[in-house]
Amino acid sequence: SGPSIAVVGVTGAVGQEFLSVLSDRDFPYRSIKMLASKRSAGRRLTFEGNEYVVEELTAESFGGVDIALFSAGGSISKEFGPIAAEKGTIVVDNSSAFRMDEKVPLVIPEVNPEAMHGIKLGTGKGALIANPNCSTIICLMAATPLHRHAKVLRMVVSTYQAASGAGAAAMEELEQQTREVLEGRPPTCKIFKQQYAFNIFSHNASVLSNGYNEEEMKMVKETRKIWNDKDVKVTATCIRVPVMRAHAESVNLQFESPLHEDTARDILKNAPGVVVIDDRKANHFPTPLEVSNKDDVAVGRIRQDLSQDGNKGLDIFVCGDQIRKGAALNAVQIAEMLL
Ligand code: 11C
Repeated sequence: SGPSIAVVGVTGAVGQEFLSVLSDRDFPYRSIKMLASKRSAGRRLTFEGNEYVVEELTAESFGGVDIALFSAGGSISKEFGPIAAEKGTIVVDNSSAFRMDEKVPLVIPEVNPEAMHGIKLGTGKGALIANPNCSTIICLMAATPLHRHAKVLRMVVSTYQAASGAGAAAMEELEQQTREVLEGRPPTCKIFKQQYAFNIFSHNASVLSNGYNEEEMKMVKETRKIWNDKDVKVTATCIRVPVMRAHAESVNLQFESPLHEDTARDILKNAPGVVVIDDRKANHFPTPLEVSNKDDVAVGRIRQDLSQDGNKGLDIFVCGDQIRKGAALNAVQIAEMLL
């Protein structure tokens, strides 16, 4: 019993994680289709004890499919998302294709579940729902509970983003380059134009005419949409670091009302999907390794921003698994809300 589902881009890093998360959370389904590009079609994979053959994604793939989880890149989503929705499928799309489309809800279940209002299974009506960018999800998981309490007026974010955000091939590149550099060989650069191992660089997304890159502007625009607050000021600097699969972010918040760090710590301790790691004595705070393969986003370094008067500023440091809460888990949680 349960809906019939399809996973689009099943051979990718997020596609594979969709399967793990569905299994971990005992997501009910009556059938599951594994879809990917022609290149991967025919591959066999085992899921929950059953063997599946990966099918080529075509316009005919969605007949009778209730929910499709998409993570195959923006152009595939643009082409096949509307076709699926037209056929009555509810599409949860991990790409940036529809995020800023006014008609498409952009959802973090712990933050703005109300945005999905009116989308229901079993009505025969398809829909598109967008999964936010991973850096936005991870940031807002921590910032939203504080925003609800004291209203964020301005947010300054600096990210330290993992290889996984650029896909499985980038993760392989990091591993291969690390080996090559340690062995004194020149690093092979395929995904990134510059050496990645033992280096950091500005995020690989295109740089726009305002000097921000696309990843940074996603944080600005998506936050406004998710918080339904066109006035919130957000600025971001996004950096790629040689970490495998979890993003870290330094977040500086300016509030309308005072918010004491002790209150903030209590709020975060009680926030769903958030864990506080904030041990000043032991100098133990969130790390990408500690949150890897975990569902919760970790928050620490919770401290009053000395540069702001009247307890109206806070600094926090956030880490979250990019493939899980930053992508697959968030999408599956959206699908769960449909059940
Ligand atoms: C990264 N967030 O970590 C990016 C890539 O809009 O879904 C994912 C781009 C997106 O590199």
